[in-house]
Amino acid sequence: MSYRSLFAVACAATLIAIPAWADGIKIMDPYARAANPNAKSGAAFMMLTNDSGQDDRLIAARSDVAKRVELHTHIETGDGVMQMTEIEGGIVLPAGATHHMMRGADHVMLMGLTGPLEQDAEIEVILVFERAGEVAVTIPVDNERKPAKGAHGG
Ligand SMILES: [Cu+2]
Repeated sequence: MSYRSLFAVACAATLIAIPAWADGIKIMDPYARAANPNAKSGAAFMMLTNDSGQDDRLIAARSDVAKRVELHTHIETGDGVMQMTEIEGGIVLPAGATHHMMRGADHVMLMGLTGPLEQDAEIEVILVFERAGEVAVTIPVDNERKPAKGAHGG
């Protein structure tokens, strides 16, 4: 086998391998909300399941509805006060794992909303994964949604 045909085989194998993990990320029960109609920021929550068979990581997100989109989590500052902070290095999603992004925990922060998040409207958010690449998610706005049981709210 010549060098050229070996190269062709390697390329073909790579192409076949892509779909196996490209759509292996499942997103369930997404919703977005803002604290009030005049809020400058909002947040999106969802459940991520990695069915790709390979470890992945959510590294970024973006959306046209906000000037800046960050991956946030809440940390306790020590005196019982919860503070939001950007997640360094993104959200690790091991193969087979489910990660629940919820109120009082990890969330997609929408900073500098370009307009109010109207109840029942749908927004589009692009999630950027290290392996799976960009995954577009249509997220319904649900300002009336109560925090999940056990969540700290806010
Ligand atoms: Cu936040």
